[in-house]
Amino acid sequence: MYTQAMDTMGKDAGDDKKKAVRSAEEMRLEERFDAHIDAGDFIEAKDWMPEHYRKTLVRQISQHAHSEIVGMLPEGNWIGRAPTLKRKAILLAKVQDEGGHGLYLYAAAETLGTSRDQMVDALHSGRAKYSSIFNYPTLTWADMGTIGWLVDGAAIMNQVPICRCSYAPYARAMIRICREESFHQRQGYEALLTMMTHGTEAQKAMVQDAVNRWWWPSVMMFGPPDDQSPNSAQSMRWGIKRFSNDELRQKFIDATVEQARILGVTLPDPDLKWNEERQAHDFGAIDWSEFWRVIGGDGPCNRERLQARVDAWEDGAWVREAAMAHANKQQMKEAA
Ligand code: BYC
Repeated sequence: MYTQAMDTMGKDAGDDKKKAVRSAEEMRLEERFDAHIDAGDFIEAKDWMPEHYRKTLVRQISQHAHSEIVGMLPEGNWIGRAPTLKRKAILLAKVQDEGGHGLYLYAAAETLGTSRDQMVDALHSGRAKYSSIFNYPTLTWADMGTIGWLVDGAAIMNQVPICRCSYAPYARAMIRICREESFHQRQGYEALLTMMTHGTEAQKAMVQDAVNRWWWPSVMMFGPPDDQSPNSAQSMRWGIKRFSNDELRQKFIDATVEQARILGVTLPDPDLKWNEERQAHDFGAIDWSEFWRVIGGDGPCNRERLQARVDAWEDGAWVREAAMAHANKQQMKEAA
């Protein structure tokens, strides 16, 4: 599972040959595209773009969409067990927002000429990735607050710069997504703060345990270190990524340390300390073997998450068929 990139990212046979016989017209288009990128202009769906730029965007945006949809599962697991009506309403709204984010992102990827069916099939067949973070289990109610605080916190750090991504439909989708994500982060932090300030000793211990389990997977969300990130250099050149994986990881850690102090929890890293010279926190070694194992399909919940998506797709077939039948009927009525 997930050991390959999406088909749409596959290197087309004869790519190199095609490059060699690029026409003068193509070269002119590419020069104009590069000039737009260098000037910081946005690229729209109708504009000419190099095939590799298109494929990189389809890969990233569709994986991002899959992450939102799969990301609904660990939290959905707690909707029926929320401790109060208020917390249940908040969690329901958050999970619903994530469904919406998935839809904006699938729509943004569709503008690049790939169909929703192709993307869903890549997810269900295990060819497409989704964020490593959603392959961990949600064991207690404190996991809901911790996902909001750390996972959505990491997501915002990564996603705010994508609001300035060179591909305009993706950038536009991200503006709304980031506004909603910032509420997701705040509701998580507030839920944890309530438990830490008014909770019992057992509830406080539950928060600390959740933070201990989610810290390292959240730090890994930013992707492999820069020197092991095959896509970063080109994506940064094209203005798809504005900061490197390591830069964003550092920003996230620096922002989170103070929030942890206010919350009254410790972060499970004995090497975490302020470095005056770097004006940033030093942190301990990340277990990259765990990251590669999880994105390779062998995390604690990979199989369960994928099966849940496939089952939902199959169980929902009758809804899609009924919606199509209704749309056809409406069309026929209008035509008549
Ligand atoms: N998990 O060259 P690299 C959310 C893959 S949703 C899995 O650095 P890139 C939320 C990477 O795809 C959060 N795979 O890649 C939702 C590549 O493999 P392929 C999702 C990962 O693309 C619900 C390989 O490793 N956010 O926040 O330059 C509830 C090498 O990596 C991961 C987004 O999708 C990972 N963590 O950079 C709550 C944001 N990291 O594709 C919250 C948009 C790396 O070559 N995406 N890989 O086979 C991005 O910003 C970038 O795609 C990444 C990776 C920073 C994730």
